[in-house]
Amino acid sequence: MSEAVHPVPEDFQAKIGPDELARMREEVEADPHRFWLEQAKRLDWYEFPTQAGDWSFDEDDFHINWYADGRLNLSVNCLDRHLAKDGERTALIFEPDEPGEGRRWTYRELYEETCRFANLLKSRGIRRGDRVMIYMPMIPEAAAAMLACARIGAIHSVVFGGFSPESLHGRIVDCDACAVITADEGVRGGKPIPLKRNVDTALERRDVATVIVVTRTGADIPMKAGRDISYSAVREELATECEPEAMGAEDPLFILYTSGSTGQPKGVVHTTGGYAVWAATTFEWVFDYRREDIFWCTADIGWITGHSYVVYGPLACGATSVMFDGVPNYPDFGRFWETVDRLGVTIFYTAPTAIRALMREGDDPVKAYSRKSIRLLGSVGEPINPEAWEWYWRVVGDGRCPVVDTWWQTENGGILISPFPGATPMKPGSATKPLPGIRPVLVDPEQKILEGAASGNLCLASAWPGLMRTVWGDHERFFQTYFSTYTGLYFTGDGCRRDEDGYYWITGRVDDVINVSGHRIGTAEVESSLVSHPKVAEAAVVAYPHEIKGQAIYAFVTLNAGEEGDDALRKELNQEVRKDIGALAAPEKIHFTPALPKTRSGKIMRRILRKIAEGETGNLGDTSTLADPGVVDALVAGRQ
Ligand code: 6R9
Repeated sequence: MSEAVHPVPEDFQAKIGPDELARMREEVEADPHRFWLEQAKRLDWYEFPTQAGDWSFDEDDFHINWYADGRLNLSVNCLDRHLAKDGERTALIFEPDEPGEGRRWTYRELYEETCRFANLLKSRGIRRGDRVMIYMPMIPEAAAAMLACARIGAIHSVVFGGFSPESLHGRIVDCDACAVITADEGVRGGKPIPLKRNVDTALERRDVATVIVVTRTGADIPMKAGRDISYSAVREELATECEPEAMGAEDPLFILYTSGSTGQPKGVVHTTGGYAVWAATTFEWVFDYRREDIFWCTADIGWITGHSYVVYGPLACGATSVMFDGVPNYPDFGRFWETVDRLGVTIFYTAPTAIRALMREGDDPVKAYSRKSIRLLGSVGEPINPEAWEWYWRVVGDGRCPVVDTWWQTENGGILISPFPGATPMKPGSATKPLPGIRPVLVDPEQKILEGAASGNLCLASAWPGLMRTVWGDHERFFQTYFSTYTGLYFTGDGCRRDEDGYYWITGRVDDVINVSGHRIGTAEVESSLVSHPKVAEAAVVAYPHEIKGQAIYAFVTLNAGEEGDDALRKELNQEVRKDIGALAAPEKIHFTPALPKTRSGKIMRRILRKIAEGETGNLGDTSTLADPGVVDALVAGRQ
């Protein structure tokens, strides 16, 4: 075996060591029902469930339920139950864009702020089951807004602040939202982000009854009478107690939109009980959580990682969680480590794209800080290349902190494949092994399940509490997207290799999803944006490897007859995508071509486009099925 193996450090074995992990695996095999009910005891329930999982992935009996007869409220689990003993303990440390200007909220303060928000929502007639959009910076009020929805049973849908007004509009329409919670502006890397202005634009064609605006920068913004409410103007009058709703475990908690291979983003629905159990359980398992920890997950709450490991997982466990509203290179490339030292961060969880960007700046900005408080490092969002893993481990962690490479998806609610820092020897670049109760299988295109060391498409053979329950408004699409490709299995969309030690190596998406800096982007969305430009006839978008972003977007565009492709048009097309989706989806490269390579039946041969984008032009494979093989030469010549 060629890869390096990093052994498990002694001092991590106290909580879940190799023996304990083996015992857990045996337990879940022998009696899953008991094992999963046992995990549910981490939470406080009004009525403890008698049922754990009740599910079938088969088409004629398709259903997924967890803890169905249990009743609970997640805000109570994240707040109320900690008050008696830990009311004065820090729940959130807000670390804004400008270092050192942060503030801390105790569990009591977060509780009171949540109740205020909840009362404000109620006073606007918002009730259990209503949809509320959250379009906010990473400020503690954003966590309070999420928890307030959970408290009254409203379903929140957080939209990342980097998405355009058009994207926000699409999501508001899709889930028929009645309110938006936002801030006047955000600030990132020293630059303002016009959140409220974006909301106004998004609401031009489809309004909502209520917009709540939290003051972040104090910018002068227009307010629409009767609709817009300044939170700071009404805050003092709002009561700091609010009776929580007793929710059924299967009541929806939130909708989070994510890109897939076809069409517009899907509203991934997570329900209350199973999601909460999974977020809390995986937080404790994977991060070896201890009471004295200061936990920093750098993800934005606009992504699932922020939901599960900035807000719900840590708070359900009574932890202290850092909310970071900045970027890794502002004011300089030492920002993460300066902040780690200042706040005493013990667990640090970030994305490979950030690690690679910092690695490129060399060791000095890291070594300028002690980082001695850190004891555990984590990675999430995309495959981490072994070089970046080794750098993270050796330079950031001084070779003394385990690195947990955690594989999972928006749809999964929480981590599925990851080392236990006290029990799993690490191989750089491998997410290692499934958590107890998770059953990954590798499948070939003929539906054959592969045994032993093999490469194939990654599926999951059984359900776990945090699995999504439906696509909002389209249950059929839920089944079709995830359960129809391989009979009886959940298909992840990822390719994967399993080595002779049973370690999993995720190789990336095998569908038409591009992972740019850990953000999922559907090729279909970018293509539909490009073709909406009047000069564009056709577009095909593929990924190519990018040193920092992991993958970047390469767009092949054919223009209408008589149109000329030049840099000015490239700029316009870029603007179009920024307007329709957001800056994160803007193509890195735009390649104007007279034609796209198609089969005789008219299918675009993306395989060839990928090779050209990757620069593998000497090895295009079989091009004999092309309707016009001459197209390829023109494409190769025009490579960007
Ligand atoms: C949590 C999150 C999911 C996709 C997933 C995969 C990629 C995430 C990874 C990883 C390799 C890891 N991915 N973590 N690939 N190793 N540790 O990122 O959710 O935004 O839905 O993305 O990200 O391709 O399918 P999401």
